[in-house]
Amino acid sequence: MSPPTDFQALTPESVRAVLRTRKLGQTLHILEETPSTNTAALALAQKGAEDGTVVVAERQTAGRGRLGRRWFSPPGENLYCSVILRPTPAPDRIAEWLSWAPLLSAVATARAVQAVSGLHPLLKWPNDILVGHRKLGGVLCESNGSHAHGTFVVVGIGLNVNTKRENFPDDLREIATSLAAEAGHSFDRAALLAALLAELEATAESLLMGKPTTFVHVYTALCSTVGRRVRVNLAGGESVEGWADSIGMDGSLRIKKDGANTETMLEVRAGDVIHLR
Ligand code: BT5
Repeated sequence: MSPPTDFQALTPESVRAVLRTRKLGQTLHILEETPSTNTAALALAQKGAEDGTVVVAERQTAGRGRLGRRWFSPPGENLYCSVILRPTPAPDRIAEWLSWAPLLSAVATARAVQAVSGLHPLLKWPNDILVGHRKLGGVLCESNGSHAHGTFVVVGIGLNVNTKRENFPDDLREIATSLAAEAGHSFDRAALLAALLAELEATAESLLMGKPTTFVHVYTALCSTVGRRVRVNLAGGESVEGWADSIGMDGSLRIKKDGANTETMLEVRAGDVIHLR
């Protein structure tokens, strides 16, 4: 697949001209092609890359989602971006930081999209960015198991920017969308990347300074899952149906299972949610 004809390459110069962050993206790697920007960023982080280092690619040959799923990553049209964060919360707040980072990164992505396009994306728990019922983007956070260089997290964000509806593969055409498909015109990826990094930088700061009650409030305000009937496919293969009641203090999705006592909530920490009508 070759880049579109109205293709404008992402360059360090085009991004720097609009980048307003203190840290995120000040070290910026723009790759023509890579299997996965998350894989590239994890390798850089293992070698000691500094907090805020960003890897962007024009194309991914093995872009991935959660649970080994694929991320459709054609050349020159979209954003495939991974940010290395080296959080320094108090030791008793690391678990809280790690559980909220993916959710708040999705909030940051939705805010950046809104700032640049005027669209109002909402979030499907945990970290799908939706316009209407279609998926505009997704977040994949991966962190190091070992702590030889301290804790680091790679926040990987895929955002469909200029892919035309007809150019999505058959299995995604009905469930995916792009900014261009929604707005009817193409978008400048450098401006969108700069907005995304600015929102992520603010998010990284609030993750360190803020409290779970605030995170719940901020996330719930953009979450279209809460208040809906859902089916949740749980990690072990089991699936449950019920009402998505609320977001827990640890970012879990609290479900009132069909037929369960009104007081009993199932707290889901990992799983795939299907919005039911
Ligand atoms: C996600 O996974 O939504 C996280 C995607 C993160 C991708 C970024 S790109 C930069 C960085 N480098 C990487 O290698 N990854 C990150 P998940 O919730 O598992 O959703 C995956 C599912 O979304 C797939 O099974 C498809 O159904 C659908 N999908 C795949 N590509 C898509 C696309 N481009 N747009 C919308 N939906 C897509």
